[in-house]
Amino acid sequence: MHIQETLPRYLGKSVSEASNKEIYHALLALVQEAAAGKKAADSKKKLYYISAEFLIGKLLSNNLINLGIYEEVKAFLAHNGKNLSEIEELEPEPSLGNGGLGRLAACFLDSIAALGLNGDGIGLNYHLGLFKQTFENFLQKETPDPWIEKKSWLEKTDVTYPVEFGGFTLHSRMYDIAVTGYENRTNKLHLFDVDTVAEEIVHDGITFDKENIPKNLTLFLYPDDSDENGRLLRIYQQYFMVSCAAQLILDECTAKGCTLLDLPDYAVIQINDTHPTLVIPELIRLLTKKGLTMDEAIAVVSKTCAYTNHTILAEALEKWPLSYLQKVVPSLVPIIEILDDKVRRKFTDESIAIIDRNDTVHMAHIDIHYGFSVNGVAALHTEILKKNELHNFYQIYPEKFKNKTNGITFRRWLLHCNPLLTQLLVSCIGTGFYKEPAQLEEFLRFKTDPEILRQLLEIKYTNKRRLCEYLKSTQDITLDPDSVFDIQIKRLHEYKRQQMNALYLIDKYLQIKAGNKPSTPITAIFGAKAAPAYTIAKDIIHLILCLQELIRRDPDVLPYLQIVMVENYAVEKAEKLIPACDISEQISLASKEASGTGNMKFMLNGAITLGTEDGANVEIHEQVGDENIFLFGASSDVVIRHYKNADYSAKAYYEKDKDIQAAIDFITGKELLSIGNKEQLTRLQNELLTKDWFMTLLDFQAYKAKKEEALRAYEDRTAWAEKMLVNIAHAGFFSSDRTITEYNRDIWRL
Ligand code: CJB
Repeated sequence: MHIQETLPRYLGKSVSEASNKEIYHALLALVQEAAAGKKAADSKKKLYYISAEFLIGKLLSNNLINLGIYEEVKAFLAHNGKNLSEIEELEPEPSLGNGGLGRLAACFLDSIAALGLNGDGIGLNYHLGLFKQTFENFLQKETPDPWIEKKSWLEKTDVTYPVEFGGFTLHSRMYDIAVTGYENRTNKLHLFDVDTVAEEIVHDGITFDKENIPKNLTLFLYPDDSDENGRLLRIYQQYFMVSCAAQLILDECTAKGCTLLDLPDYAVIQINDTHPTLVIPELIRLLTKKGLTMDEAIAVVSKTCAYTNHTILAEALEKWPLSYLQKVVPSLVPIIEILDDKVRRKFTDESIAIIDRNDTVHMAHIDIHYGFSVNGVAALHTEILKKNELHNFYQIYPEKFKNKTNGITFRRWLLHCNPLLTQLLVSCIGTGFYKEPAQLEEFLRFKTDPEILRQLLEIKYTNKRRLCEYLKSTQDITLDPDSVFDIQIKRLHEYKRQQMNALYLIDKYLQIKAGNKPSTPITAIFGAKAAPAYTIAKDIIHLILCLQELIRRDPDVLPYLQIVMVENYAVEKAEKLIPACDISEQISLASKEASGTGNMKFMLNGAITLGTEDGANVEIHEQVGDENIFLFGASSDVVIRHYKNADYSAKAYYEKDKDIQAAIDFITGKELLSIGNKEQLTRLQNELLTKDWFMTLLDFQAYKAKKEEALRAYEDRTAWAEKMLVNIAHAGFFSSDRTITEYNRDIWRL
């Protein structure tokens, strides 16, 4: 492509005369056309990745990289006095995801296309996204996130399907977003919507009439489900998504000559967590309508669907009262009853039933009985599924269980977000790692090269300074780039234990007050959204914001310790935070974080993990060895035993440990109460003392000791740079290209 000629043509004027917004729109159109040109011939068998979330992030730069024109465009713009980064800032980030599960789906789509595989994503087009987070009076406030502009990556299609709910029918509309593969084919992300959705019904933040389905169906991702109407709405959304998916899949397959009985030769469906589970009974329903017998339809669907489990947290494993399904999708109820009946005839074990004795439908159980594959997302997670959570299923279907350790796309999480590090790597080992991430190991040759180590430190420093500038311009916060950047960014959840980090910071604050100053100042950075109805999570945000303010006002402490909570944490923020990180906080209670993927992004960008032996941290440890990671805390075995024996008592830790006492008492001490709210702080303190379901106090001292060790290690800059280098060099395993190659080899067989 000759960008010098093409871009002005799309603009209708010269680049130097155009505004940044006009250039953004021209690039958008140009990329869409270039991407469409790369639509490869369809192979017979195709993957359909159905997911409630796709946390795709901004697309412009990544598409330019994948199409191989990033450098050319950047240089041409610069030549005309324009800056691609400034243009990128104008692009709204699609708000179609929530956390790791959604970001994983996005990385997977990128890798599927990059590897030249025929696979599309299917989800919903949420007009107002998850929600936008602001801080007011040190509290999280939620507002809608209307990310869809008139000109966007969404391409309206004329594909529409009827979806029949109990009592009414809605007609869907399909929108497509092009998924460009790195120097390869273009696939699609199909997002279904309804034309009747009305954003005007939202008022007072994110409140709306939950019963008006034609108007509210695709307003928000994960609408509040703390009441019955909210839960029903979730099922309306789920059924709408999968009914559209099932109709699209059958249409595409029959167009290619599929006779329905041979559906597994044409389609494989990956069910991303349980939100798309209803695709199983829906496909069975559609196939029987088209003439297959019930047994034939069940057999065909069971050979087409595969399920990924992303969590062992009980509250995240979806169960719906049969009565809800009866109301929302009465046509699926008889099918689900047949599926349950068949299981009950074969097995007597009540724990694996689909409909339990309380008439509750267990979604994961449908997936496991009527799918051909079940996978966990990290080695430890899969082992825990087999040994504990899904043990009874594993005994019946050992052949279905597989591990597929998560991965991340290096196009976004290295090439795009850290161009300086990418350049250094290319100068040392060439560009082979672009296509074969395992080649990053060649970087180990430079482990004792003082010049390369110096450059690594310099790049980190530059990235830290850039982050400082960004936070100054966005939140008016001044940070010290010479301090250690210690970062915890992820959804706010008690099991991820942001509260343990906060207790450490209280302890540090008290230490500094007592005259024990750290030799290098510390900057603790958080980014996290809490689910709007998750009270304790919001209390933890309140605590962190109050601590941030307390220290901001305290000239004795501020030179040594600073706390920042980044507002509205999202992919675009992660891309700026991760390259600037020194210490990566991965401190979940062992056994609870299925994998984590932020841990991989940090490692790839030269941050050192401070973490528990949980999820993919275990595999990061295996890659880098004891010397290049800081691990602490109770093992998953110990934790699981505590749960089984119900013998963990937070109170006991509080009573016997002076540091814990001081930190916990501080939450409702006069300093914080002069800033924050008594109600929230007291509730959180109480929770930690009387419940502490995720065992914060159990690991507190081990965490504190290990963090001090990491901070001491940071002082030896050369030794630290070596650790950085080893982490980067061993990150190749965590490329989502490797993960997708395994999915294809063991599950999809495209
Ligand atoms: N995960 O983001 C979510 N949402 C859920 O509802 C359940 C799990 C996360 O999925 C990631 C991708 O597999 C994992 O890395 C992470 O540990 C898990 O919490």
